[in-house]
Amino acid sequence: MCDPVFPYSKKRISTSYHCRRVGKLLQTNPNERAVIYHRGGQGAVRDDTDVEVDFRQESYFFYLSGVEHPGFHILVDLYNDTIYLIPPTVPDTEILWKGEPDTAKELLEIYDADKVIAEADVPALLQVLCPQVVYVLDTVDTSIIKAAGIHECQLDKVCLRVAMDESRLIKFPWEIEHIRYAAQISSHAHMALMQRAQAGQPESYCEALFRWVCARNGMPRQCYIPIIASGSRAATLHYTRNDKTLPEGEHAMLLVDAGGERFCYGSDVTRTFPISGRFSSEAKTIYEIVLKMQETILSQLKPGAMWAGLHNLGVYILCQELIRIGILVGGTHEELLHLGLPRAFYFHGTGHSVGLDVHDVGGRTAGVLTNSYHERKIQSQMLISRPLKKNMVLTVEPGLYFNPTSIAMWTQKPGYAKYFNMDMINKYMPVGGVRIEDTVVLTEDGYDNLTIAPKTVNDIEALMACRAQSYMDSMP
Ligand SMILES: [Mn+2]
Repeated sequence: MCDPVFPYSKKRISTSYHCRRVGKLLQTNPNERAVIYHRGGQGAVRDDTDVEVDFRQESYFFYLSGVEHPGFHILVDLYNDTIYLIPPTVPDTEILWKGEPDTAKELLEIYDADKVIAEADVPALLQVLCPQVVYVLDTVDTSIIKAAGIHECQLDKVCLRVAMDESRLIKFPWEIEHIRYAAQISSHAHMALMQRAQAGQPESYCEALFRWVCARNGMPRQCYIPIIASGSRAATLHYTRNDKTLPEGEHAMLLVDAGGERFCYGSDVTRTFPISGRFSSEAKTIYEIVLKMQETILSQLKPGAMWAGLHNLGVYILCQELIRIGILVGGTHEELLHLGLPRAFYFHGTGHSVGLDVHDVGGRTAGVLTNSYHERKIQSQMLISRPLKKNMVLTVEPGLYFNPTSIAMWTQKPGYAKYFNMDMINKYMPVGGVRIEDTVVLTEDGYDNLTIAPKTVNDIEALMACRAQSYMDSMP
């Protein structure tokens, strides 16, 4: 089957294709006057002040509209195939503070909508469209359409989320290109840290440098709070305080899990490297186990593969390796695997969908594709529970952690202590933890790695050997 050809668009993002695909997935009766209504995020202020909080668009709204600013609405007339963008009503007093809003003409040049109408004209529009059903998210504020005469019984609050999740799971070419850009610039930011991180620096310095590399390349916003976990903190999965100092020590590692965001499209990349620039023997052993897990999973990654199977493959290798280096003892590989013991050192999933959110929607077993209009049902499962498909964007992120809380939980279980060799665990404990995470896109017969930061021991050490002295290092 040929790939669909999408005409070149001058719009920043061809969101009309997103609207149409969602409309198609809703499987509306062609004779039914159906519309989608959605409202974007609204600006907020800090508690009890007039200080604005940084605004980030709600992802479903961005998917339909491409608008990054607060206060907008969208109405997609599925019956007549027309997209209406509705900007917020801006009082003159606000213009004094915030400047002139974009005109309707300007909005149509930037965004992929057919018409722009004022909030005040929504009642008149809805009278003309006279929709029999209005698809909305169950969480959306519908006050403006209710004030315009839409009754609760006309609202369908179930199907839109299912259709949007399904649509967002498989990326359009322009979505992949934005994610590719985000992942590549993020890779450069990771490389900048490899070249500049040093013992004695605050973790916050590394965070600032990561954000700076992203921002100077058009990504002022991060997809999530960067995780800058040095030393023992590398064993904490979502350590985001970033308020300690990079430690000295031959085994000390820095785990950086961070990705910039471009037009709300994110990336998710983790690199772990020795703060000294050279892997200790223990650090190298742990690192190469994680790399072997990742490379093996990647070698099997293609359309048709089941995500759970790939995760189990990673755990299988981990179990083998933990036995090899003497950490797990007292049983055969099968027995130790069956007891779930590798989970003491690897307590998260192997990956997730990435898109407008770092842990993106989709990957749920949605009913839209398989069930008839009247039999739709939602079965939410965060992990992808069906064969992988081309143009899904995923992370592959195995890890191995020496987390004292996790190890204590497992060794304190009655009868379990005998499987753990504490001498060997203590030997590797100073390594903290290792995670290697790439953002990849599924292709026809494999995958395309959107992440370009080095990850072999040799490549990381080679890059770190030419530590850069930039003008930033002399800045206050
Ligand atoms: Mn991730």
